[in-house]
Amino acid sequence: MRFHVITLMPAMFDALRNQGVVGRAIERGIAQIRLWNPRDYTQDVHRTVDDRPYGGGPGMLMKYEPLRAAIEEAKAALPRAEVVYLSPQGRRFDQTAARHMANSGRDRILLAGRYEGIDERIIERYVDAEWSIGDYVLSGGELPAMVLMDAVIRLLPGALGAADSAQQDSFMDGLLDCPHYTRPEQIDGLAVPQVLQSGNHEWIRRWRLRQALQRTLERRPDLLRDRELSSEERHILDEIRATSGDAE
Ligand code: 9D3
Repeated sequence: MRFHVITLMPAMFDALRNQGVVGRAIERGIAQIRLWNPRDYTQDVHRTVDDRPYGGGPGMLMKYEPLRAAIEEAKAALPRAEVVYLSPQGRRFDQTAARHMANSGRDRILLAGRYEGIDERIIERYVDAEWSIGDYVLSGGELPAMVLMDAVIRLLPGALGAADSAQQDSFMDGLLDCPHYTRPEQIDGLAVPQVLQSGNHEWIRRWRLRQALQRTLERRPDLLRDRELSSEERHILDEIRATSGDAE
């Protein structure tokens, strides 16, 4: 799957491209990330990519012409790609959106804005979809573009090692994670729960599920409302609700 990113700050993408799961996926040919800098398509001596907003007000906008030139280059390289604008006005990007993108097989051109935003006519003419990564103010679309690519690329077949892939469609999907422990068995007076050392895989599975459900109920009850529950999960949740007030 190919991602071509329109950005004034290509160096920001070095870490994503060279490290970890995404770096390996690129080495394996599972994903490609290419960058197009609108500054390289300016015509004036100052290589101007921004300008003042019509109507006045604070801040600057990304100019139409250098953006158009960079987008046209990316579209020539990826003629069938969906053009995505990362923007605070977009739909909230979540795991469902990431899964859809990973399964779509479609290449994408990601437009990362700087300054106060871009000339609206770029959106009108080129943009197919607009995504936000959440309700907080960032200084540009580069981190959101990297968040999107990281979430999508790790879902592509072959991107993860065998252990992580096996976890991909876990029965605990859509719940918060259960607690995890590694060696040593005791440290600073803190012990690993006995059940995890019992060797009884059914007890361990049920303990993890109960922990996940308890944490989700306490911290993210919205997730439980959005998710189908099995009869086992409903039973455990009823037990948790019946005992709540005893512990914590
Ligand atoms: C404080 C500036 N805001 C005026 C009301 C507008 C604004 C312009 C540009 C706010 C943020 C940005 C830069 N952000 C993004 O390009 C961005 C973003 C984000 O800030 N939060 C969550 N998702 C995204 S996707 C792109």
